[in-house]
Amino acid sequence: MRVLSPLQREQFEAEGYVVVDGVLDPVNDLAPILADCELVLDGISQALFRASRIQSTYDSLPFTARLVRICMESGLNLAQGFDISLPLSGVKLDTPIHVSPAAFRLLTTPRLLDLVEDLIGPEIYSNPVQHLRMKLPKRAVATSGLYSGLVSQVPWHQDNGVILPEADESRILTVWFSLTGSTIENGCLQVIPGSHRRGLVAHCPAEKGLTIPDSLLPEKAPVPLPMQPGSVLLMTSRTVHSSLDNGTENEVRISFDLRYQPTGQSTGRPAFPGFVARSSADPESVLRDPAAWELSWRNTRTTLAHQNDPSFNRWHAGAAACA
Ligand SMILES: O=C(O)CCC(=O)C(=O)O
Ligand SMILES: [Fe+2]
Repeated sequence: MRVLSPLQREQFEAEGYVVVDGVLDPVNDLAPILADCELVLDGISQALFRASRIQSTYDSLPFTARLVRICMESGLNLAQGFDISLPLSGVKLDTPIHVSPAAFRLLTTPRLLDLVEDLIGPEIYSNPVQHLRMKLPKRAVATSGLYSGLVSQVPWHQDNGVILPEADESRILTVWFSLTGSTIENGCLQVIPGSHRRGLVAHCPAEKGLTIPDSLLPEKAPVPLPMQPGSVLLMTSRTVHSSLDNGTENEVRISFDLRYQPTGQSTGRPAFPGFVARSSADPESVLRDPAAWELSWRNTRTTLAHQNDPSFNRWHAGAAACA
């Protein structure tokens, strides 16, 4: 099915990204996730209150102000409770994950898959690199724990750089959208147009995770991408991008970033579960049951809790590019 206009397709191919407006419906697609997040926060606040980490559950505050307040008072970033994916290390039997039926419906919503199909074809696999990010105001990010890209500014990288080399030839498409709207003030994404055409460049382990060293950044100026709720950003896995700081007082930039690829290609995170989201060749293979999806992540969590951390990284601090 053709969903992108010829101009949008041309931009995706020439610049490595395109923003498509009006793809998702704020009421039907996005509001159920926000309702889920309220429940997650209820659970977190009650647990922290019982543990005397906060003085109140702050039920009467609006969601974002409540989250900021609870993060600041508890000194915790709390992001993992809202995220879909497990963390890359230190998985425990009770590591929280957010694998609700509403999240599954959003991952498989036909309007999103139509868009994906237009770029990668009708055999669509949901890659397990999928996040719900609660990007907090900078003032509210606890610095005592480890850096977390779920709540903070994200440094320059290519998504290809943060998966294993076995997926270098997979056609993985990044699909990013915000539930709340993203702005320059609250930390929208920025991309370097055309950067995907140079191929994969070296990434170096740094305080904020894997990042492209300044010397290897393309000279072309970055383009910030403020987006409305319902708009969707599509990026290639080689497009160089980062996100800005959230400099607001109380806004949380809530966003999803998902990945889809042709079925049968490597995902680059073999320890995590994916699923067939659409198929015309083998409709029986499509996963339609949210409970089965939830179980796939829960089983993965159990497996990982009992073993050493799998490796998800190919880059080493000592490499010449990182000196
Ligand atoms: O949402 C962010 O701040 C960063 C997201 C990102 O790097 C991605 O979607 O690939
Ligand atoms: Fe990324």
